[in-house]
Amino acid sequence: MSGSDSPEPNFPEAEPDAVVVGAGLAGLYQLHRLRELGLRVRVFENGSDVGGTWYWNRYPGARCDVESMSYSYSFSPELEQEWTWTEKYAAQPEILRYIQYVAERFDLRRGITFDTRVTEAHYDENAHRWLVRTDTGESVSTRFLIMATGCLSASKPPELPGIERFGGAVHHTGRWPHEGVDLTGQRVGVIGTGSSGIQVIPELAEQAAELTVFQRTPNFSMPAFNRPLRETEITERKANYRQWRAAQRDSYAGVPRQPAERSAFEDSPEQREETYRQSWREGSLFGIPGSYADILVDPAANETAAEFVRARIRDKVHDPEIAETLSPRDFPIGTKRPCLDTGYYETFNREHVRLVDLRSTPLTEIVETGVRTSRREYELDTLVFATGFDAMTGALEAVDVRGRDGRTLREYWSAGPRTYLGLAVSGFPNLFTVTGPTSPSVLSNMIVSIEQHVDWITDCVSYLAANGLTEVEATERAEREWLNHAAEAGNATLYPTADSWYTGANVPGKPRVLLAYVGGVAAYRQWCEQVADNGYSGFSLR
Ligand code: N01
Repeated sequence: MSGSDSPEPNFPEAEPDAVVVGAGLAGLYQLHRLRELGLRVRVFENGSDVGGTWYWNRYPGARCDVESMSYSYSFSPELEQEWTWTEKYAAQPEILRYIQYVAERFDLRRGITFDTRVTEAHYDENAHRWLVRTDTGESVSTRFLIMATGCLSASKPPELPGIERFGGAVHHTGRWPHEGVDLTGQRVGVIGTGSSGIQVIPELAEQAAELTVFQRTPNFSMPAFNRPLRETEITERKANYRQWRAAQRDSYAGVPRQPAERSAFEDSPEQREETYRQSWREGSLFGIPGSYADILVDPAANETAAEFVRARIRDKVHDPEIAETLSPRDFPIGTKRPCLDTGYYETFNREHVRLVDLRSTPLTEIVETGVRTSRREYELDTLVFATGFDAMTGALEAVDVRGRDGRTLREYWSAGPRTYLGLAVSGFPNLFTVTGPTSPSVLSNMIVSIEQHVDWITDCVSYLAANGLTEVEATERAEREWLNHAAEAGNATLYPTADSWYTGANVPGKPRVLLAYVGGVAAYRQWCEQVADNGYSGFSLR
């Protein structure tokens, strides 16, 4: 490992100490931290600029579902004071501007090679280094390989017959054209009603002459009650940011919130209704599912919350049949990522918006002029796919990663991802995964989890250097024990019962495994800290 005052030369380094894949929120912070250690770092980014998720997801209505003053880096108190968010929930352009500001502020672009996809990473056991190759033909040898590839970055194509025949325009929300799309006067079809669909649909309805929403599974959505931030709340948060950040780290989901302790059945139906009403008014992802302690573990308790939300859908949607079609009935609330919306259900009261229930009239094929279901054909000028992602593992497995004995990550994960703490993989020395599978990641405020992982990885790299070591590798045993613990924790909840991207069920053929750790960020952080304090227990250090 080399240390110097000027950590990165101005020419591309072929033998850096670390390669970071991805320049989103995770990759940027990782670059910053490793530079502080004096390491020479190369970052490869497929996009033309920083931002990751927020670089690609530019569809109209794209907005974060965690409040802006919580969904921001905590590592720099100066940054916290300099940056002022304008809305309760920031929209994509504002978040992207923030990330660009961070890249400028900490001089990060200099370390990043843009428009470059990492295609392979093979471990050389003799040299104890990773050989990394890119789609631009570059080869780089590095000691540490850090995958900051994002949890929701590999778009999932809809597996629909005839898709290539469609004669109109096709857009995926996760790859929305940078120049925008003018849909004025068009007949637009949307497939997908997850968070992306629920955000984009009201916006498309504003532009399109006719909007047809093809829904396979309805989702639970809560109103965001988004609004401009008040001067006083900004001032107050800025004055207390340090305490707020500590509370974030000490919380279950990276958002400070008093955990519910009561069962839903300790309250009378009237009290419950009032509790749910209060939670609803919060305009937060965590409100309704967090109303009682047993909502995510007891189906009967869950049903009381689910029915409250269905009743709100009936309040909003004028046509009772459409309201029923929009009402989820086949999974517990909270076990698929709930959505936050602005005017989603109300959109279905508009004359030019039509809902097609693919459960009762399945989509049979895409034809040149539009979409055909078992009942009829819908003529369309533009098709929008809001069909989601090959979450958690898709971006990692997209790279040909080979560890010891040439074993590929894809083979090793063929029955589901195997990791220790979601941070490291046995047989793949010096490889780290930021917010990898079986860490809290997507069940938490992502930035809180990103910072925790990056700090942990940085400390580990620093520990190796301080102790004259070159290799760190999770043991198979520690990995197995961690996975058993994560599965046990997951099985005590209702999460595994839902067909969702949390369980890999949205991608045909993907092993069904709960991909995130349900133990919460505070407990998980303690676990990771203990591992480090014990000299990296569960890891072999050489
Ligand atoms: O993806 P999804 P997303 N035929 O997988 C449907 C984060 N996020 O991009 O449920 C027909 O949730 C699919 O139907 P079904 C957030 O964590 C956050 O919306 O499989 N339909 C489903 O309706 C979120 O959870 C924000 O039956 C098909 C939809 O497509 C995650 O990203 C904003 C189909 C996919 O929903 C993913 O959200 C956006 C097919 N062949 C995203 N294939 C915020 O911060 C798929 N579908 C607010």
